Amino acid sequence: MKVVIIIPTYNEKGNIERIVPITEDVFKRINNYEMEILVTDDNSPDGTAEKVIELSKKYKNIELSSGMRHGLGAAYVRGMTYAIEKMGADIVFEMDADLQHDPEKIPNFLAKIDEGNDMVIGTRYSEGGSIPAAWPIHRKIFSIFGNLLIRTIMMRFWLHDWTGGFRALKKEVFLKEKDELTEFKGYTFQVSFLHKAVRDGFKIAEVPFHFGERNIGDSKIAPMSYIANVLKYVITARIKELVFGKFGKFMVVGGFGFVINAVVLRALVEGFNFAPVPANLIGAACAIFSNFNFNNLWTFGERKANTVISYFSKLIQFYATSAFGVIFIQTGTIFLGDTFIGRQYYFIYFLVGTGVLLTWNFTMYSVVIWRKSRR
Ligand SMILES: Nc1nc2c(ncn2[C@@H]2O[C@H](COP(=O)(O)OP(=O)(O)OP(=O)(O)O)[C@@H](O)[C@H]2O)c(=O)[nH]1
Ligand SMILES: [Mg+2]
Repeated sequence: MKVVIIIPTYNEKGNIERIVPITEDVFKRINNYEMEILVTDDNSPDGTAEKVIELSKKYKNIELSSGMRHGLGAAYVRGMTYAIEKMGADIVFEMDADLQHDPEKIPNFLAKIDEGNDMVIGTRYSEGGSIPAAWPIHRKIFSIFGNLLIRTIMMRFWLHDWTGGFRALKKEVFLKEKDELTEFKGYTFQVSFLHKAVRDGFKIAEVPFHFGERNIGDSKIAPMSYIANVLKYVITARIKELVFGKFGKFMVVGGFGFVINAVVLRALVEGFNFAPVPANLIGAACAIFSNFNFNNLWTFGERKANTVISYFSKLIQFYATSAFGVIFIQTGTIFLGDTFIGRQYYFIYFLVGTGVLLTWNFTMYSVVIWRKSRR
């Protein structure tokens, strides 16, 4: 199996001549993988590329990919494509040139890959990891709270470091996400790549590491546009997931069920003099039938019932799990209001009860009926 460590560079001549020998030393201790280095340089005016060519005379496992400067994401997409297509990489690494990512950690990443993970994320924010103590306070705050904010918006708390660029991944992960990554040219690449990998169910592990300080060369990061772009990405990505994802579909189906429930309830109470409690039970039974079929075909379509038996067994489960909520939460609220406040407000009790019911239902459906089968 071949591993290619991709090092993106822009004006890193001083750093590349330091990091290559250190990385090569680490390679000597790895014997179950064939280890190579690829430097993706964007025609750095300081002569980084010439330095790489010089190094490649001493070390035979180094290649250079030169291109126009289109930002870090573009450099990685080009580098990963080159590593996989031209060098035959099975696994690629992302690693900064400025020694902020300690090459000594490479074996820890590979150990996680050996355990069966598809992608391994270096993390500065969990136990065993850190950011430089000497950083000015505002940079520390941005770094820590920025990541915390991203984790919160993404609602995936088990991943601690979304913005870091010390990673290892199997080629399958890159090949799957490649087409969606080309639009993220700058540092947003890191967040969007991780997000898409999680979304698609790749197995992801973390390796804590101490993020060192840059000693040579200039930082390429433009903090303000970086923060704005990352925030824009995470917020729009989450909204899309919510609106077009399961939750959005669930709301549409539930909304339709709600209308059915409300219409039947009102018709029976106003038109046929039913008491609100039995009228709601009938209305809810009709809504449940509609909800089940739409959820089965659409919201949870990829996990839908395929046979008559599984259809009926899911339908019964659905009625059983819904029954609790409908009888005790929704109709229970109507019953209490009807008994202790007065019948004239029955529709308000219905609205309140339905609100609480909704929360209960989504949890039950996704945890019990259409739960993901384990792979
Ligand atoms: N090829 C290429 N490499 C880039 C580009 N921008 C940044 N890099 C490289 O990406 C790595 C990370 O960039 P840094 O400037 O160190 O970003 P940072 O670590 O967040 O910031 P510092 O802590 O200030 O170093 C370095 O190896 C850079 O040379 C780019 O546009 N093209
Ligand atoms: Mg750096």
